[in-house]
Amino acid sequence: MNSSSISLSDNWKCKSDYDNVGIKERWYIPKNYDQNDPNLLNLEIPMSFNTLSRFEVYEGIFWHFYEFEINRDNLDEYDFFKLNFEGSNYNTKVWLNGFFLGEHDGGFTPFYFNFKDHLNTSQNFIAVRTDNIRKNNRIPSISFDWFNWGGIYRDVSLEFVPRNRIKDIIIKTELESRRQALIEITFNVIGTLSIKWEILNSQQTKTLFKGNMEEISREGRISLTINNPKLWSPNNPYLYYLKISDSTADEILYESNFGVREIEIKGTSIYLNKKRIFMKGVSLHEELLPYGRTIPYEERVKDIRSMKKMGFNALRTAHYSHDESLIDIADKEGILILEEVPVYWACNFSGPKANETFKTAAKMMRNLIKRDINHPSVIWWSVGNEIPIERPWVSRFMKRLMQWTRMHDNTRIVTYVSMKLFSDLTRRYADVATINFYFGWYIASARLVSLMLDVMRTPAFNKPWIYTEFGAGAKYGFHADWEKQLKFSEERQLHVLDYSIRTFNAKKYLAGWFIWIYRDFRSFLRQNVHQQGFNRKGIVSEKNEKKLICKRFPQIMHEKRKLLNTKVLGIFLWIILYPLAYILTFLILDAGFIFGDNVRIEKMKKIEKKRLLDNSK
Ligand code: GCB
Repeated sequence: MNSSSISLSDNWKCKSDYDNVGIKERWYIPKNYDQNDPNLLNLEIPMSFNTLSRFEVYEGIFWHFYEFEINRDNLDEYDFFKLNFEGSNYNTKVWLNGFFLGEHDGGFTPFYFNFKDHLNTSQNFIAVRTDNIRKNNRIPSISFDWFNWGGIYRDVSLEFVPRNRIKDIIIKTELESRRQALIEITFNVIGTLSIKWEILNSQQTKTLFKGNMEEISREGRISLTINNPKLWSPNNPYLYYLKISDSTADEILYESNFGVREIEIKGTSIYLNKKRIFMKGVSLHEELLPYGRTIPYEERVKDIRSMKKMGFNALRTAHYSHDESLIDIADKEGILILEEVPVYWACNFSGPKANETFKTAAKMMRNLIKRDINHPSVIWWSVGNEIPIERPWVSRFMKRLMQWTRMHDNTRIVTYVSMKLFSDLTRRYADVATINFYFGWYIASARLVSLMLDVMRTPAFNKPWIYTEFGAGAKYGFHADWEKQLKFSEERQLHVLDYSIRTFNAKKYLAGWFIWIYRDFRSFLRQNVHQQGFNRKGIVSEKNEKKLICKRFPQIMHEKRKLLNTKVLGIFLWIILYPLAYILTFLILDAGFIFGDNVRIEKMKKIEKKRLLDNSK
């Protein structure tokens, strides 16, 4: 008997709960549920509720109801049942047949509820209450530069868990050399099983290795050495296929593709399969209109193919994990993935509740690692982005989170993304040093990039550096004379990106760069005449129209500028600038991050609401 699952997708009924009365009125009790309630909407799940008219800017409580029948009378043969959610934003409370199964905090990672009783062989009723209200103690907290899509926006399924099974399968690969790979597969055994396993070629037409394990319990381990392995890389994303079966019942217990590849750091370089790799990357938010976050598989394939065609070899799934289907596509198409949890800007890092924030962040990281540990494309875990890192308690928080992450996976790069030019000393504890800074857009000119990199590098000299964000806004179709460098013109964006990329390509200690961002995305914070509710730094518009800069790909990927050697000057400038930068950021620059900006968000939301209303007239 194998674990099997049913997808719960069609025929959900939903309604909003503006006044938060649902719990008090016990909407989760089957007898209180009225199918004919005129306020109920018929919906398919997954879905971002902000894609519905009247809910475009809604941030609040939303209920989802689902009735289903189970046509099996052998329910007590299963160990227990699992209600799986791949992603739902932000707090999710769940009831089955009126019984509270539990709640989950966090908008981007999978979670589940185990239960043994309460499932009927006949009629069942699930009630799910989601709430995506911005709050101080959430991750992210109140202020963030993306759209707060709400609801159950990834798949939901019901899983029947058998008594004898395997779980927590981890596939690790390591290279002795490019001609010899070690593969170690570990898993936990629940109950007692006799197992047979097979590794096949990528088309699954030829068995390459196989073995048996009689009567095993508790732990399983398969170790083998492959000579002349086909290595996974962006240029050749070769996938092997692993199948583990119960040999007595001849049932598949686990099957998955996996890649043989190794990621290492030596000095200022990153190596993939013993060869130095330079990442030419781009970031992406999980958003495509009109789908919100629930992007169809084919659209995700199109995105990745388009990125690859432009010459990118890496993608940062900012600022949170995207649906696992994207990671599957990355494995198959060949693009390196940098994953992150949304510890972003002003989270609750201090005070009595800080430990709670840490626990939530740690859980997000653990769930993400658990989901993606066997994906060869994923090479990095970032524990946060642009936090006020100079503050000792924030620095401690991030160091602890990095340690926790390494404890769960010591085969990938662990880091966080910093926006601090001179005042971040915590970088020394990360595997790779990072910088987000928009020379030529928010401040100064792209011409400063080279020197500034030499300055900021001083306290983390022996690390690889990655320029994790740079960019410029451009409204698709808005052109202006090249010389004028007008803000939001496609020409201005072209200039900033072109100049920066050619500089980065020439910097020896850089291990890569990431353009912010692939596609324009919605954000309340962006309301000027060119933005109209969108962050416009995309190299393609929200409708996937290519902006001028796209004409420079892929040629620009190999172009380098001639640079002056400013290494010694850089060190000297850092020594002078550090104390000043530290005081300045501590006292002034971080103020917005520390105190949050509730008022600003509310104001921006009103502007967005009014604009949407005017547009619909
Ligand atoms: C950043 C943030 C990113 C913003 C971006 C911007 O540094 O990491 O979330 O969207 O800047 O456009 O300003």
